[in-house]
Amino acid sequence: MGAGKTTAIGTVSEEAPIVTDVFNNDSSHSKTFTTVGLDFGQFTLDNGDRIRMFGTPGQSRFDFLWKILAKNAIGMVILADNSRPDPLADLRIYLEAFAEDLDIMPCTIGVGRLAEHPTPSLDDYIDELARHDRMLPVLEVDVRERQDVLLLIDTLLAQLEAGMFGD
Ligand SMILES: Nc1nc2c(ncn2[C@@H]2O[C@H](COP(=O)(O)OP(=O)(O)OP(=O)(O)O)[C@@H](O)[C@H]2O)c(=O)[nH]1
Ligand SMILES: [Mg+2]
Repeated sequence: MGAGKTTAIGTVSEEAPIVTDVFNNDSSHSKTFTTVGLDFGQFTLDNGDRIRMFGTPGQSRFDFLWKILAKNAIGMVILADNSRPDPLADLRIYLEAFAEDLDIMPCTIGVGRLAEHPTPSLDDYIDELARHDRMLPVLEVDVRERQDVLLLIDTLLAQLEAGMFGD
């Protein structure tokens, strides 16, 4: 929760993104608004293909939506917030919840707020992934920066183009 999913989609969406944020009354997190439905945004690649981005609500009480979204996705980005008490434990939740999906679709891990919170390091993330038998790209990102968000999507597309996942 609060890693920056809504922000990331808004940063690259060509049209005003559809957001379903409401006033946050989850006292475990100090943010003002939180997503209770889906985020949606889209943009067009140079070749004309359209990328549609769907953001999940971060709070685990909405985990029934995670499966629905993953079902028809061509790829997944997991955004980690390095200012959280135990970001690797957060990552584990998603690696386990999406284990079946991760077998059949590309995934990239974006790590935010790393500059202010250098621990765990990107290598620590890679080690954690290895413990789950996953070898995935791990990138430092600031979701407010368009180039960073585009790089996350590029790495998904590169995995698809490399034929790492059959279709
Ligand atoms: N200072 C700082 N702020 C950041 C950074 N990355 C994201 N943010 C801010 O963190 C907030 C993230 O909020 P959202 O985009 O609503 O996060 P979310 O993942 O959609 O949250 P939920 O829907 O509640 O799960 C925004 O205000 C961003 O501007 C960063 O690297 N540094
Ligand atoms: Mg959100």
